[in-house]
Amino acid sequence: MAVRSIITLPDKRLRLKSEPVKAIDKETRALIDDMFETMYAAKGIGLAAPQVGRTERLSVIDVDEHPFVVINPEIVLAEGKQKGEEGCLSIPDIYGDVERAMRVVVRAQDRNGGSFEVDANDLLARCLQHEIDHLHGRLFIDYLSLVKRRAALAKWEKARQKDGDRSHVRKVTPQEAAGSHRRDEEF
Ligand code: K1U
Ligand code: ZN
Repeated sequence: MAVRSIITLPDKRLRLKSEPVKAIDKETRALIDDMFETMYAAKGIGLAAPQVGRTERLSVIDVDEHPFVVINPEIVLAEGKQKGEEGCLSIPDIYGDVERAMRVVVRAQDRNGGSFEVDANDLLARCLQHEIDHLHGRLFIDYLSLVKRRAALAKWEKARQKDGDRSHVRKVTPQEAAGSHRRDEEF
C-alpha cells in the first residue's frame, strides 16, 4: 500500500467525468487500498479517484470508523436539506457552506463486485454527495455564490503563489499527517 499524491486545483483532471469500473481486478483493489491510506494520511473523511489522478468511478469513505468503498455509485433517493461547512483535500484550507440533501440512498458495488445500498443522513450523506460530485467533475466551490467562489479562488491562488506551487499536486507531509488542520477563513 502507498500514500498517493492528491492533485489540487487548477488541475483539469478534477473536472473530468469518471469512467464506470467494468472489472474489479487486482489493480482496482490496489488503487482502493492506496486511496484509503492516502485519505487517512490527509485526515479526510472521503477521497475520490480523480483526486489521485485516476479516471475510475469510485470513492472511499470513512466518516464514523466504518470504512467503505463505493464503486459505480448512484444516488437513488435524495430528500430533505442540510446546510453545512465543507472543505476539499484538492482545495486545501478553503471552506464554505454548502446546501445538500439531508438523506441519500446510494447504490454501489463493493470491492468484490457485490451490489449494496447505503442509507445515509447528516455528515455521511454530505460526504457521499461530495465524493459522488467529484466523480462528475464537480467541486464544492461550484455551489458557492459567484462572489464567494471568486473570493475562495483568489485566496487559493494567492496561497499557491506564496508557496511557489506550480505542480498542482499536494504532498501529504508526515507533519501534516500527524497534526491538525487550522481553518483560517470561511466563505
Ligand atoms: O473529497 C474530499 O476532498 C475529502 C473531503 C470530504 C468532505 C469534507 C467535508 C464535508 C464533506 C466531505 C474531506 O474529508 S476534507 C476534511 C474535512 O473537511 C473534514 C474532516 C473531518 C470531519 C469533517 C470534515
Ligand atoms: Zn473534495
